[in-house]
Amino acid sequence: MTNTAILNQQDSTPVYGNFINGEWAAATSGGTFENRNPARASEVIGLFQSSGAGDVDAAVTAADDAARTWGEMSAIARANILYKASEILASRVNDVGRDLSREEGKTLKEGIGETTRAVQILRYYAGEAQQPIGEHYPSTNPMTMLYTLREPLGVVGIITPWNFPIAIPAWKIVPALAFGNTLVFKPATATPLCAVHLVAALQEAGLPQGVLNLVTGSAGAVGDPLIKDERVVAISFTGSNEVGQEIKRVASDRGAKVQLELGGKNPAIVLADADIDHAITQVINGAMMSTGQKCTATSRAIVDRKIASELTERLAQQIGGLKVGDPLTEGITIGPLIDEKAAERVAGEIGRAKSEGVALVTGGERPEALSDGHFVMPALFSDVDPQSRLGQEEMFGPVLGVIPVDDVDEAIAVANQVRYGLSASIFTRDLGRALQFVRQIQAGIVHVNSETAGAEPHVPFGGYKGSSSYSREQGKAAREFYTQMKTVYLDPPPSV
Ligand code: UN1
Repeated sequence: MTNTAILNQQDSTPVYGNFINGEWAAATSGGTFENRNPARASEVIGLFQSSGAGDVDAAVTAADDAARTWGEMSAIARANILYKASEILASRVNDVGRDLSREEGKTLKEGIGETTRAVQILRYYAGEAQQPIGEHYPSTNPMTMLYTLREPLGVVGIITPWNFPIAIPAWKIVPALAFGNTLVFKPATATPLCAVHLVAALQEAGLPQGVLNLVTGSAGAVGDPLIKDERVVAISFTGSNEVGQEIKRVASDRGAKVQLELGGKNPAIVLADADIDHAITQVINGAMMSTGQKCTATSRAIVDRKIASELTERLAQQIGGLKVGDPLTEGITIGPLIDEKAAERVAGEIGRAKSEGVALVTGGERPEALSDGHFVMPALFSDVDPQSRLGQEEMFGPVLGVIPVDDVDEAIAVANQVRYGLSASIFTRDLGRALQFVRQIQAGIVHVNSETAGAEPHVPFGGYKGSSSYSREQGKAAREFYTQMKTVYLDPPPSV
C-alpha cells in the first residue's frame, strides 16, 4: 500500500487518513478511533479518522466536482484504470488477506479468498465497462436514428458492512466507477483497513482526484450527513434491516435512488435421498464459515424427519470438532465474532433459546481459554420450532437449528415462512423435487446440492422479500442501478 495512506504513527500504531479529493488527510475533528483485532482485543491494528459532517461535505464536494470529467471520460479509459487496480491488488493478495483476517476475524484462507474475489470483481468490471451501453430501435420515421444510452447517475454514497470488508466495497464501488459515477465511501468502523487497501489500489492505478473519496467514522457522524446530502443522488447499502429501512426512508424521501442488501434466515433443506456426507459438509460450511457472519449463512437445516436424528448426531459430531481460535493460526477453522457486543448478543440468543427449552446439542459457550477475543463455540440446536425466535430471527453468528419436517412440501413451506428471502439450498438426488424447490422457494439465490453462501461476481446477487430492495448487485445487474437511461431521437436536418 502507498505509505501516504498512513499519516503518522502513535506509539508505533499507524494512523490512517481519509482520502478526499486525491489526498490522504486527517478529519477536521482531529479525533481518531481504534481498530482492534477481534481475536486478540489487546492488539490495536490502526487508528482511523473520526470524521464528521464537515469531512462528508468536503468529500461530496470533491466527488461532485469530479463527476462531469469522469462521467464523460471514455469507458475504455475507465476500464484501463480498473484493470490496473486489479493487478495492483492481485500483487498484494496475501498481505491484504492477512490484514482482512486480523481486522475481521475470518480465517486467513477466507481472508485471502475474499481479497481474490475483489481482484476478480475489478477484472470483471474492467471488461463489463466495454460492453454495449444501449440499444438501437426502429422508428416510425425511417430517417430517425432511435437509440438508448446508459449514463452515470452522478455522486453515489456507498455504505458497507464489516463482514465482507473488501468484497462488498469492491462489488459496489467498482461497477459504480466503471459506469462513470463518482463516490463517497463510508466503510464499517470495525474494518476500515480493508477499505484503505482497496482505495489505495485504485489511487495507485491512476484514478483522478475526487472520483473516489473515503470517509471513516460512525454511522451517526458520517452515514447520516451522507444520506441526507442532496448532491448524493444514489445510495447503496449492505447491512441490517433496521438501518437499511431508515436509510431508504431518509434517502428516498429526498428522491435519491436506493439499493439495499439486508439480512437472511437462509434454509438448507436436506431430503432423505440426499448424499448425506456431502449435505453435512455443505450445511456446516454454510452455517459456520466466517463464524456464521454472512447474510447468506445457513441458519436453518430443514430435514426430512426420517433422517433428522442421524443427521443431527453427525452434524453435532463435526461441529463439535471444529477448531476455534486465532484465525491466523494454521488449522483453525472458526475465528471470533466481530466484537464483544456481537459475542454477547449471540451467546445471549443461545442462552435464551436454551431457557425456552430448545435442545442445545453442542457448543454455545464462551471459551475461557480465548477470553481476550470475542469467541462463541459453534452451536447446534435440534427440534427447533420454525415459528420460534431461533427459527425466525437472523442470528449472525455460529448458530444452526435443525427443523424436522415430513416431506418436501412442508420443507418448502417452512423455508418460506420467514420475512427474509436471500439464499436457500436443497440437498437431494431427485430432479423433480429439486425443480419444485427452485420454482417455489422465495429466495434470490437458490442452490441445489451446494451451500447457501457464496457469490460469483459475474451473476446477479440479491434477495426476495425483506432481504433486499428488489434491485440486484454484481454482474450485468449492477448497470441497472448505477446508470440511468437516455432515449435519443436523432433526425437529420430537413434538407438532407
Ligand atoms: C457470500 O456469501 O459470499 O453481507 C457473500 C453478506 C452478503 C454477501 C455474501 N451481502 O454476507
